[in-house]
Amino acid sequence: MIKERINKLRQKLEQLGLDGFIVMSPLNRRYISGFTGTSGILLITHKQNFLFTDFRYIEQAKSQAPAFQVIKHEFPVTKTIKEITQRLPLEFLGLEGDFITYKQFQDFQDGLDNIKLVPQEGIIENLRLIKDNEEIKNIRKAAQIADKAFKFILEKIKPGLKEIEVALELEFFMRLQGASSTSFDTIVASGYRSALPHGVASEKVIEKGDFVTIDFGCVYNGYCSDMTRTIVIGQPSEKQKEIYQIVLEAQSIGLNSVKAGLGAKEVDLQSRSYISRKGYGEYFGHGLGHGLGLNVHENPSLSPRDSTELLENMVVTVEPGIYIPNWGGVRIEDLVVVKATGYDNLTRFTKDLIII
Ligand SMILES: [Mn+2]
Repeated sequence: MIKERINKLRQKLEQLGLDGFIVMSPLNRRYISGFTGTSGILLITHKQNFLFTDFRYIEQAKSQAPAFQVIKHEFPVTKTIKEITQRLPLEFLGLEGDFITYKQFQDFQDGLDNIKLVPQEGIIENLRLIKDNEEIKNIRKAAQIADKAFKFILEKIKPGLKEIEVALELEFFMRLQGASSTSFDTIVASGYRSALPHGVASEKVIEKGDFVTIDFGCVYNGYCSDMTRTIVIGQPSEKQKEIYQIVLEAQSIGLNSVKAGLGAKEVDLQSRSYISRKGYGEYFGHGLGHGLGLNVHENPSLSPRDSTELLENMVVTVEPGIYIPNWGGVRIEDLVVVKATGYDNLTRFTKDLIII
């Protein structure tokens, strides 16, 4: 698994005419090496793999990243990297131009005057687009924990509870089920706040007549999940039923257009044009979905601006919504694996309108 990832990276380096690549972003570092510590730099050349870290992480790095030579670095780290690189045939060194700071780049330039630095963008992120079986297993488990948590929370929610109390119960439950953390700040947006697409749980008290949008996920073994359901407290009004049905249908149209070979923006268009035909296009202002993996937001993005072709074993969310200011809103989100002829839905919870 790690070997395959390193091989793919090497093929890419070959194509780009690079002799090596420096990895500093924590998620990319974990993806390429297996090392989960908070501090470390990878150097991958055509023949060798090095992991530079400090005293705290030497043992952990050796056990988590057996494909790498673990080296305790001096300060500044460029001193150690220079010593190593001087012994290698290494002239052109790629690094993560979309991650490192200007200061870090300057330090590298000053410290590695023997090398030509070549900033790159998205090299490892592109490898991460397609998930392997191990990754899908972890994402599926994270989605299962979220599904269970939602079932649990439905028995707790009642008028009079604050949004943050609901969020906390959800999070506590997921941690008990083996999640290491939430994958983002839990959204519990009730009543007029459900019109806020990212209404992080607040002090607002949940009341009768409210839509409550709950958008949440957890991290399992490093991998994220993400799901959204909108429920209603008390009998829904005609307008609430109408909006819910439109979003539900738009979500189902989006899901049913997911398959390998289709463009990300085509999937978005299918779902979006349905909402527009129903007269609510202006109230659906975000993309239909996003890729997910080690990070909760990854490529591709299911949006009018992303022409990426969907490929088998990409993992994406499908989450249309309608948000009407000062009234409320609905979003429904599932997490799916793209397949040759369709999709495998990792979110199993019912999407029928739940009335509390
Ligand atoms: Mn999402």
